[in-house]
Amino acid sequence: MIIRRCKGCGAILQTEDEAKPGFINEIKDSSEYCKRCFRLMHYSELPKIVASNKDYENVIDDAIKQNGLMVFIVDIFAFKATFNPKMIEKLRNKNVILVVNKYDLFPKSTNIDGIVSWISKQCENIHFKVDAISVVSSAKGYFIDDLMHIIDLARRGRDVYFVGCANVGKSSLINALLKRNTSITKDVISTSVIPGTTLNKINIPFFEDGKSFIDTPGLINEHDVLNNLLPISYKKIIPNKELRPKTYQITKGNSLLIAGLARIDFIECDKLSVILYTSDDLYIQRSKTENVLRVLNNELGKLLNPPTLDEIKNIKYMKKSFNFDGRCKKDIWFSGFGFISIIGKAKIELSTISGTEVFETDGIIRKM
Ligand SMILES: Nc1nc2c(ncn2[C@@H]2O[C@H](COP(=O)(O)OP(=O)(O)OP(=O)(O)O)[C@@H](O)[C@H]2O)c(=O)[nH]1
Ligand SMILES: [Mg+2]
Repeated sequence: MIIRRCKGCGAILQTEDEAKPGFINEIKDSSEYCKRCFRLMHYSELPKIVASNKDYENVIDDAIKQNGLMVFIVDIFAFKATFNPKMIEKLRNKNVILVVNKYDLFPKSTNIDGIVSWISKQCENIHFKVDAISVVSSAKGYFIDDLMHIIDLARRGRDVYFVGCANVGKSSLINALLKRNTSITKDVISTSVIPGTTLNKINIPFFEDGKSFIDTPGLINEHDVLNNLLPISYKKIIPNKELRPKTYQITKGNSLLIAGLARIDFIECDKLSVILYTSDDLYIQRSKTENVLRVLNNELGKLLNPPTLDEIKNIKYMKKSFNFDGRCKKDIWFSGFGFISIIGKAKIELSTISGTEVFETDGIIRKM
């Protein structure tokens, strides 16, 4: 029997079990996509999660073992989460091109050289050697030709593997490269906001020497806020257009609420500039800290949503503190829903949904 794979997600096509990857009602010679990918492409129906992180990790490990050029993709909006230590350990001592995707989300005035040097510093800090760093937007096609040029130079007769965490845009990037370099005009591989869209390796013969682009499933970030929420909230949290920085002048005793996802209390500070980089669909409330509980009691799950009233039932919050000495701009990243930049001396207490990783870094955004 010939094994056929879905062109959209890489799963083996099967007619037995609708709950398992690759299901299709009937396999014909013309069958290309499983039912899940067909519905995603034609009805924009969000795909159900049908495989586990362990399944994905096995495929990634197998891909990394091959003698290929590794294109390691991270998401600029979720940099700290997708520059994932587990992925990095797997990729050490390999030929790696680090691609920072979703550049279109950052304000147009952002200095791209500043981003590249900030990212090289993050690599240096953990002694992670990469052959090149490329900042792109798969959605808008920005710098895709430059990346193709880098791949051509670095490939040396090998296949090219696209690896990284779920949702960083691996499949979107391959679609973008195909559209720029072949007569293909539509997406070939399925993409969606749901982490875990690609289920298995997808081999796309591309180069004249017979070598391929190979898409892989992404490692699911277990510390992402999305894991605690339902798909209905994803579209509100993940931005799909250029971020408009929102600036607040803050003094001691002020608080900021990022929908119901995070509460940030400024315990000690002089006058402070705080810039939020989050999706425009998230409601931001600034208030005096003494009033926050009342606001939360009235509005959590309503105006301050996500989480929705349904999601709140299964959510707990955790606290974290930060002390900034004011000597340089600092960012606090929330895994999955953005970051805030702080310029000035401050003592901050924040609470966010349990299980969401929160990181501190030097400021990523500099102006031209
Ligand atoms: N704004 C923006 N969104 C992007 C870009 N590239 C991908 N996306 C979006 O990010 C989401 C995930 O994209 P995918 O290509 O499915 O990501 P993936 O890494 O293949 O995900 P898995 O298959 O789940 O591992 C989709 O909603 C895409 O539309 C980009 O350059 N800019
Ligand atoms: Mg994918």
